[in-house]
Amino acid sequence: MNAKCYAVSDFEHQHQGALSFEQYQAMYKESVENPDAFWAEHGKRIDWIKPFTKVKNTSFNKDDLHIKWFEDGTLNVSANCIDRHLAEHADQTAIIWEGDSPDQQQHVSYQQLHDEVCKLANGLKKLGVQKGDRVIIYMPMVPQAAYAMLACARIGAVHSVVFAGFSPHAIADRIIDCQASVVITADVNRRGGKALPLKHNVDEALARDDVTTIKHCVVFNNDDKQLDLPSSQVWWHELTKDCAPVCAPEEMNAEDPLFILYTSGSTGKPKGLVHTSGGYLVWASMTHQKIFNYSPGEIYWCAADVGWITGHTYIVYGPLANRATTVMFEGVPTYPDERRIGQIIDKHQVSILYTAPTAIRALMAKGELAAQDSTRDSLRVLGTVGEPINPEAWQWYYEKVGKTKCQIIDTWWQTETGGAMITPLAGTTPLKPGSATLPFFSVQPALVDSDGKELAGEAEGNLVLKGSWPGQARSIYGNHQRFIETYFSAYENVYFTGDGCKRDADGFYWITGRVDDVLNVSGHRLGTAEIESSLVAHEMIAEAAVVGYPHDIKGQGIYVYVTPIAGTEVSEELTKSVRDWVRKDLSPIATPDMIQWAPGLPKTRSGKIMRRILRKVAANEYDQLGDTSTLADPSVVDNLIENRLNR
Ligand code: 6R9
Repeated sequence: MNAKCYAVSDFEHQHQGALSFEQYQAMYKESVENPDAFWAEHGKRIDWIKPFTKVKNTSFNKDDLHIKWFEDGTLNVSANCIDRHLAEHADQTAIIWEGDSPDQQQHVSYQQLHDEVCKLANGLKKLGVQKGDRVIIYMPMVPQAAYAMLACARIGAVHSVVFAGFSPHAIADRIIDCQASVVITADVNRRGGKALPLKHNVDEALARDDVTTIKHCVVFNNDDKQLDLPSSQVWWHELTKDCAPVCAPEEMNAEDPLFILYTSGSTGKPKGLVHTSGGYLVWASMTHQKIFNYSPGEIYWCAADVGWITGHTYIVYGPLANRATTVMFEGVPTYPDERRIGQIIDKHQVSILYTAPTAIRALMAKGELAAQDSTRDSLRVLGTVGEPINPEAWQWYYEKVGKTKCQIIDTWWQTETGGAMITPLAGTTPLKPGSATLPFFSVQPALVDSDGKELAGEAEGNLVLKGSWPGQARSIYGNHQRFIETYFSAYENVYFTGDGCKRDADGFYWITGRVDDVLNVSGHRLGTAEIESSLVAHEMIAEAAVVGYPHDIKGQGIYVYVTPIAGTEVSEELTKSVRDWVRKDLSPIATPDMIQWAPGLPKTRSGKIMRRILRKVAANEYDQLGDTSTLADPSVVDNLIENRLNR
């Protein structure tokens, strides 16, 4: 932890208007000691229809949990992201869309964004969508994905974006869980030079007997050709053809839900986290502006997918609320080849790039190629999110991508937190490679041991957060009890993040990764329980256990132990069928990297699988198994070691 520390002055790019470190410290102190006054002031950064008079009303006590911010204020999120910029900046580009193919691009002005959003909002109204109704958005990375989100926000419908890589099964589960009445999708998804069918996943989900709530399916035509649609579905362009490009924004209460986003937990099915309107937007816009020291008009590119929280907060809501020009990229970083990211930066003169360590490592693995054929001189700030960034990847990002001129902004946060929480501020915070540095305003990190005792000073423990912040999720849709149990019951009066963390002598935070049964594969969250339940649904599998192991590019790889049904002959075809099964059942992201057949799993005498042992074998650290005295059958472990795959 005695890493090199970079002062702000070590970077060539200075940041006009950035806070000094002393100003940050003073503001941080104020935000913690006097949150009401602090957020009364900063809550004004967005436009309210009826201004709030109450600011903070929160308690993390599990018997009296409540989280309300700006609770008597009203607003409309889409009006904040669009209408308020029109008077003076209607012609400014809101979205630069870069297609999968390098010769496709589109500039969408704030006026055009307004018109498209209003037309779709009117179209949705025509379909009977009302305030509070749930709408599933299953879209490629095209501007229409953002239009769909903002159209829902405009009329007060609650969107739930489902990542376009997810399976029919995952779509169906989400529709059922939130009882959605409309799905918005597209015919195809373009990635890496291929047009992949997308809508057929929705068709498969809708064909299921238990999917009963969907009344309409709107299809965006993203292909050169047009399929025949069944009569139960409508083309986006047909639906909006006669719709007016004006639609009065619905007046929403600050605490009305804006969206539901599903994410994996350590147990059970994915949880639908509910984010509300006022606090979320204040947090999205304030973090986006302060962290990147953003000024309107700068070209900003967050290379995430709108299907993840990063895409919600830092492609759509935060940037648009701040009158940014936000880049949306349809394709993949390696198509046509590894030079693409640099080429996009030069082509659009991107000042701020925000991406994930897994993407950085993938480029790094290609050596110099990624840096060829582009100057990247427009870059001012480089951001990272999604998983811990190893110091080697940090250095490579800093030296090769940013040519040692740009600060690396490592932002730690979660779907649940709504926006960045532990993060440097560009032009303000000194940096140490691999550390997310210091907390944002009102974020109060603490480290606790497994008994919940708070650890002082330099320490390592479980990361919890004391006190609320405006952007935090308010509930799990349809299961508030699970929300309380998951986040507020492990330790008293604090929010439990599920992450482990170290604090160094300077008070800097270093996230060490999940301490629960959640994997982080290429920055995507996956619950081991979800993968296990998919595996045991395979007809030849009796039992399964899933663990993560260190993977050079993905951060963590998926290692699967499976016990076949008695009498099953294990073969390469069977292994392949298991791999394909999970891929299709859940998502390509969840595809197992290694599948080890095991006649038995290591269990305690009470029948609990000892994952600690499975993790060690998967990491090829089988000589460090620790205490195995509670194993019911020690011979099981010898077999596991003998047949281990990661050598
Ligand atoms: C935004 C997002 C959340 C989990 C989180 C942690 C990991 C995210 C990180 C990081 C270390 C960072 N994580 N950012 N770990 N350094 N800068 O990724 O949300 O998909 O919900 O994942 O990702 O483990 O708990 P989400």
